[in-house]
Amino acid sequence: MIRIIGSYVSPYVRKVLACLNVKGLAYEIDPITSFFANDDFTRLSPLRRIPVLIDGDVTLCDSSVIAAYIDEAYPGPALMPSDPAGRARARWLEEYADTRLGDLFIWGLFYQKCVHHLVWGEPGDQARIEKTLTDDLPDALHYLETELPEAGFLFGEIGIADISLATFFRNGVYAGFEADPDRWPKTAAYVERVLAHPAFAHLLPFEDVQRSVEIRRRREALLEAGAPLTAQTHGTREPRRGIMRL
Ligand SMILES: N[C@@H](CCC(=O)N[C@@H](CS)C(=O)NCC(=O)O)C(=O)O
Repeated sequence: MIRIIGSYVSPYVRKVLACLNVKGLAYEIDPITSFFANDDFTRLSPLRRIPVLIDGDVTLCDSSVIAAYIDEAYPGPALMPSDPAGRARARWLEEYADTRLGDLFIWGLFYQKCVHHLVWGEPGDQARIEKTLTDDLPDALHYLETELPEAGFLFGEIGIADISLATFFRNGVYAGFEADPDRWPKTAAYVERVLAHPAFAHLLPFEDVQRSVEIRRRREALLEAGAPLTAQTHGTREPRRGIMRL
């Protein structure tokens, strides 16, 4: 059984779970955030980041590495296009999403508005939020508007590029941001389409529990909602700072 370590509300975890769902693969999940993870988690994830995948003897970090492994190791619908140019473009859009959209949606908005004060009891960086909303996110959305299709997905069926891009917009909503359909009509419609796909829609009830139930009751509430939780957790009660940025 494949095991995933990482919270349902992390965009990078959601990306991996959507890939597993597209492939029709069963998994178990330990839905923790990296700030509340124990020492053994550091052994599995040297950068102390989520997601982590464990599949028998294989332990992997980084959503892109994990998604590529899932695609190559298992049958089912391909996550990557088949031609070299399409594959290269899909990889670029995945990288753009992970790096740039990650920086804007997660570190510029979601972390500042939703996570920072919950974990550390300190206010988020208001100037950073404003710059993200006024300058940086509009620039990114102008770019996406030139890249995204009017209808359907980027390369036929839903794939890694669609999944990698759309996942960040759900955290955008959690932080109070949605792409304005008057300014970015293609992007707004595309994101709605991708997030409505069953691979994402199936995860929403678990995200709702993860966001609304206090940490002490969360595992129990997720089990009640039908989440396929692992028997063991790498979670702890005391938060600790990340080793990369925080
Ligand atoms: N490039 C990584 C990024 C993963 C990442 O930044 N995850 C966040 C959660 S959304 C995390 O664990 N942050 C903790 C930290 O950076 O200390 C991936 O694609 O998996």
